[in-house]
Amino acid sequence: MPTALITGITGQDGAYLAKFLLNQGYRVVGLLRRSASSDMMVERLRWLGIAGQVEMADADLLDLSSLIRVLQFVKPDEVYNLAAQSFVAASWQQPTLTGMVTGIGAVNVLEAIRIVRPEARFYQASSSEMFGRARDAIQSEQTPFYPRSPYACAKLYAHTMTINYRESFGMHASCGILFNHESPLRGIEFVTRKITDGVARIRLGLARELHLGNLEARRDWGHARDYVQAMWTMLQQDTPDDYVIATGRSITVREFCRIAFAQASLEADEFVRLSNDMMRPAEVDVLQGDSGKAQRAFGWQAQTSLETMVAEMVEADIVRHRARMAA
Ligand code: NDP
Ligand code: GDR
Repeated sequence: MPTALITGITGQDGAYLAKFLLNQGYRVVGLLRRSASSDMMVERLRWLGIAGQVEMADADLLDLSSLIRVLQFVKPDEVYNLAAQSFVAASWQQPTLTGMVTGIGAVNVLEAIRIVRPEARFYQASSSEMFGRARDAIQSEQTPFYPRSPYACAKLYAHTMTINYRESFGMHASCGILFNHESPLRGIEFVTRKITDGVARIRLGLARELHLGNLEARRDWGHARDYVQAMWTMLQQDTPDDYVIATGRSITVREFCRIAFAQASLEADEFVRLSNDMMRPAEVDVLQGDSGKAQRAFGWQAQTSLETMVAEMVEADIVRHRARMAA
């Protein structure tokens, strides 16, 4: 039975990846950083019904020795580095922490693997945010990077260090340059989940309006369930490499609102209000990915349409709020 170690297992992607790997017959170990509310942290694994099937190991990405100990103990065949301070907006408030966790943290994982378990295969969660003010209308592995936030700068450092470890030490290290991907398990601070949660509240009479920032930003939104499969498939390739993972379709936040409100038979324009508080010091205006390389190399293609995903998210948020109201 192969063993996978997932950093960031308590996040959206960690939960979906754990479920996917368990279904593939893996032993799955997740990294858990100590917290006074550790019990709450496995909520997403519980939602997917897999909390009891995942082993947990205590470590923090900022503490190299804790990572070394976990690798010695777990002896993973594959390591997925999904842990990060992943909220772009917060990265201007906490630029140093973001640099430490999202940038240096990835190098700590690479170092621990190099020292303890160099034969393990490594996945780095790189991001389309690295394209930033993109030089190409549609971004591929050839598009130059132009990061626009402390988060994107940190991710770019982790990305290039992963490539450097691959070239310097011959490690099987790959980067997935993933475009935005969402689900009912998306953090509530990200715009898609904020919108579907807002739709649910308004539908159930718990709120009257929804405050958002830049409605004209365009993103290429896919479903996290499809994207974690791409992570695993990358590590099954004989040769490590970097791949863009995206749907190829890009819409505005405004259009996303229209689709989500329509799911609940509501008109977005009646409820959405603009708030300057949500505007960012520097914005990424448009992202649209070309995942042709992944399709040619291992046949990956997004399976879930945006409309199906939005319907799933709105429905899940309505069910959540109904359950709270009944409690
Ligand atoms: P989440 O924000 O949902 O999860 C982040 C995870 O990182 C959590 O498990 C969190 O743990 C963990 N973490 C944060 N700091 C530390 C630390 N110091 N030590 C150990 N663990 C830590 O992110 P997603 O699941 O959405 O994304 C997964 C990865 O993919 C991230 O690296 C993100 O930047 C990247 N990415 C995401 C995309 C997306 O659209 N979702 C697109 C491209 C890249 P805790 O629960 O303790 O806070
Ligand atoms: P992003 O996701 O920054 O693309 O990073 P987010 O959902 O936060 O923002 C997307 C776009 O929506 C605009 N926006 C708002 N955003 C939020 N959060 N809240 C609002 O009220 C709001 N109104 C408008 C933003 O300005 C932005 O243009 C996500 C994260 O998962 C990263 O970790 C990941 O690397 C990238 O996706 C790819």
